[in-house]
Amino acid sequence: MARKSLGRIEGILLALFLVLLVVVAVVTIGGRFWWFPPLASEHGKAIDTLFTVTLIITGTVFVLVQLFLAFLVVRYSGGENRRAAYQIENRMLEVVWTIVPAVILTSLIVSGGRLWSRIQISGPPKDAFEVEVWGEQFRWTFRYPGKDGKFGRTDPKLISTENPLGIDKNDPASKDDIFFFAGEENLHIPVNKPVVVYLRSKDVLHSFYVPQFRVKQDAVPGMVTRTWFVATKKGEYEIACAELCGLGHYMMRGVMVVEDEKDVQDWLKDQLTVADVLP
Ligand SMILES: [Cu+2]
Repeated sequence: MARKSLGRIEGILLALFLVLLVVVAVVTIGGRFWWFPPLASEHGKAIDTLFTVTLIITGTVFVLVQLFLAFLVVRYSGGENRRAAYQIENRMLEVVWTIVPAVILTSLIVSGGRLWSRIQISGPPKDAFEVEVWGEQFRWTFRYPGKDGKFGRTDPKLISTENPLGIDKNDPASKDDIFFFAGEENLHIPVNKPVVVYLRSKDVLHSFYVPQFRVKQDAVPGMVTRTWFVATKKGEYEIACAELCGLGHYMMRGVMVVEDEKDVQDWLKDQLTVADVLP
């Protein structure tokens, strides 16, 4: 008699826990206490929509499965005269629970892939504003191509304290390049204009992340990766590193200033070039 009631109590406790889990999940996530910061870019809306649709589908499945489990542990909790039953096979059930998730997940992957290719593979327009962002443990360095619109050659062998990016100052394209560390200056970019960010890393994986733009892209040592966006609201935005890159990861931050293109050009005119700092 004692064992029977114990199985029942365990079942009820587990069911209560599951119901509580569902309530906490729905209230905190559904109530958007931790949600994205307000949007400030053109592509962001499509990304948010994809995220929300994915969350609603997976969230609904989560809620239904947990509540069903809670029902089962109470309804079929152990008892003295109760024997476990099992089914060897239920083809209909297996077909349904294979096909339904396959269809849902495939359509999510296809719509995500199409969005990704629309943004990344089709790429930015030719006249986009270009800037390079370099990651290293533990700071960002920014480089602008200068008036000629061309980034000068770089070589890891040329890297030194004065020349942190290893810029070849003998390359004519380098002379007007502008570079500085995050913290020395802020990254200035134009509003309502496509901006391409070329990402490079000097050591480990880093990830360039501006939450308001829904932009996140890895910087990979040995290659140049690219992301692009159109900022739609002027202001100051925090650049974070979204890849745990070592002990000082937390302090890898920068500030991005979005302003009118004319203000960006005026600001660029005031900056020192490679010809000034690497004589
Ligand atoms: Cu980092």
